[in-house]
Amino acid sequence: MSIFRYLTAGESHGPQLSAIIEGLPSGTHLSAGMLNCDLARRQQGYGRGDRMKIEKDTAQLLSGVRWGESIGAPVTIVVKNRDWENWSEKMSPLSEHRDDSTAVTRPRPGHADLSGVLKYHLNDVRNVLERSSARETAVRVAVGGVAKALLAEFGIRVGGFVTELGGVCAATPQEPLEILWQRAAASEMFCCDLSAEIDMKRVIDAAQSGGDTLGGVVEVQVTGVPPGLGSYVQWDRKLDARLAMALMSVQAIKGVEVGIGFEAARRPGSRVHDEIFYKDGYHRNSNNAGGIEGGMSNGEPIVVRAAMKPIPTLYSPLRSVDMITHEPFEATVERSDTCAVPAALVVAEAVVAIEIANALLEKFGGDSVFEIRRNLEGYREQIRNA
Ligand code: EPS
Repeated sequence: MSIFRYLTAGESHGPQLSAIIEGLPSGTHLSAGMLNCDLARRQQGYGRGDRMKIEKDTAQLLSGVRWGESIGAPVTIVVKNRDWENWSEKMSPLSEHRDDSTAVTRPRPGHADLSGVLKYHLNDVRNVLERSSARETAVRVAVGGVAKALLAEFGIRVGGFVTELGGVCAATPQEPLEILWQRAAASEMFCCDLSAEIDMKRVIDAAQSGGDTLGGVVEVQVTGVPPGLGSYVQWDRKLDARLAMALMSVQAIKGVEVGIGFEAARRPGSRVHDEIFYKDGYHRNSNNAGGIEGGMSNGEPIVVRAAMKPIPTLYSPLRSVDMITHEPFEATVERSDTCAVPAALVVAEAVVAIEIANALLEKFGGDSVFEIRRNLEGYREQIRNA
């Protein structure tokens, strides 16, 4: 069972997004400012729509933190929607504001719209799209920021970059991850390859003028992870399985790879498996496994990739059917982005951080940073001479 658990609530155009985190140990240094830098990163990236001009996402920490440190109690986080003031009647919880004439009835192919109204017996697609919107990822990024803060207490860092966008592939230079993270942070596409970045912007411009949208691939890495997080003994304890679930839970993600992923299926074993060496401890000269063998971390950096499909709202809409008349119509056009792949990187980092935090707490106990540090140091000592 998860130790670091969270739930989110809130609609895209409701008053706010909220999250409650259970299981954050005491003694984690935490401030809203630490969460706000990732919230600002999530709003960036070439190809975003007008909503990002309205919002300036910031987190409020409303419980579980005192004088800059967690106290072991549930943490409540709120991210306000600035756009709420434009929607307060349309999204009002009060019955006297009901106006069925504004109902959205032409579901967008690729979105949750059609299956959502069927499943929940609704007659307005808005009741689905408000919650299924990727706006929810704003508060998930804040939860991920809390997980990152916890991991930082133990020297574990999470970062990443965009590796592909709209069919443009970026090269990954052979440099330390920390350098690549810095390079990606300075790029408008969160990409380490400047010439690919130029091409990415070009394909976004072309998609935008054609009323189309683009997806891509993001890669997340985690450094400083001790070996032995997760387990091989049971299916739901495998670290790679849990990371895959976390990544697949992010809106618009359609595929996940660990290490070289699908490429491993094309190579012989001699060119896949990372040979084992020993010099003052075990180490590898390659990391095709992406830091996970047998469902457990192996001490190498964790490397995972997620593929994001193009956003389903197209300004040149696809064919759909009106849900009242069943006549063919073009899908509803909601304000949207041409491309949100850089934002998806920040969300992917967040959900990966949450899973690694969870696995860390399972292995090393969970009540205080002090206790976890003691357990982790003891374990590192124990395996040093193994
Ligand atoms: C998003 C907010 C949304 C969209 C986007 C992500 O704002 P609005 O719907 O008001 O334009 O820009 O959501 C989607 C593309 C989607 O399909 O759900 C955000 O905050 O990231």
